[in-house]
Amino acid sequence: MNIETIQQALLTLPLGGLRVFDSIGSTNDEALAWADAGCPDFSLVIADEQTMGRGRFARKWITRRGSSLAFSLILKPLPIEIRHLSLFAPMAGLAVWQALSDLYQIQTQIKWPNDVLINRQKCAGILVETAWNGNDLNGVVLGIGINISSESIPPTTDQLFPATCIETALGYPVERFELLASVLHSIQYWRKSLVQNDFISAWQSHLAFVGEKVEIVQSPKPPIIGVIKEIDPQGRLVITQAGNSEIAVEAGDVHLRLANNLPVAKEK
Ligand code: BT5
Repeated sequence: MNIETIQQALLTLPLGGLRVFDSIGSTNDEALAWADAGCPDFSLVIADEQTMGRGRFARKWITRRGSSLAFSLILKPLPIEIRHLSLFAPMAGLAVWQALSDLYQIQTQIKWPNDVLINRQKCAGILVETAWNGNDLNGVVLGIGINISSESIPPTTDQLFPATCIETALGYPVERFELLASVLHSIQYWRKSLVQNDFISAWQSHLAFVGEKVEIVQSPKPPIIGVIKEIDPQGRLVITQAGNSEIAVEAGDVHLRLANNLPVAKEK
């Protein structure tokens, strides 16, 4: 990966710092260590290949050389932002949705809480992690993986949910660092409206599977089965259960799957 090319693409962004790797275990691990060591706000770690890329619940995220965007942005939240940490993952999802819409006019949906889908197939995954020092927050790491070319799509045996990539959807090659710059600009934008109504309404209007039956798995608690209604003002997913009762579910240690369309691979 050529650092000058990346710097050139990100020229208009107020990056606190930049670390570029041809190959790394996980950009999130590097970013968490950098946050602990005291990096500035809006510092970026990016790698061409990840050998130990991580998803949520210690699942693996596959990043093959030259095929994807895999990066981790470190934010040092202001006190007011710390109260809304649960919105950082959807903020990253909104930023990916916005960038894909602005650059390529692709319609994407956000699978609550934060996967980005094209035609009900996953093209991007987000892993938000925090670096704490006692009660002090050293930083929030937004880890984002976006599948660009068809080589980025993992084998079906490694897909918990059907996967796709940007170039398959578009039918032409894209300049991945232009997309990176656009996602980072969108993060700047949505960060400013983290607590405002247009954040929730944009999220709501691009929410996947509204009106469809889903299962929210929140082990060790029993799963919740019901129909997706909406996102509430606190960013919780409102599910209508049997008997028309409603329940609001917090993002966190939960994941969502379609109740009538179980994952293609067995969960690990
Ligand atoms: C995610 O987890 O989707 C979060 C992925 C975050 C990746 C970024 S890349 C930069 C940064 N550094 C890291 O180490 N991670 C972040 P989850 O919702 O748990 O989905 C994981 C599941 O997605 C896996 O179990 C696979 O089934 C599937 N998967 C793995 N690689 C994939 C890919 N490239 N495209 C689509 N699905 C994939």
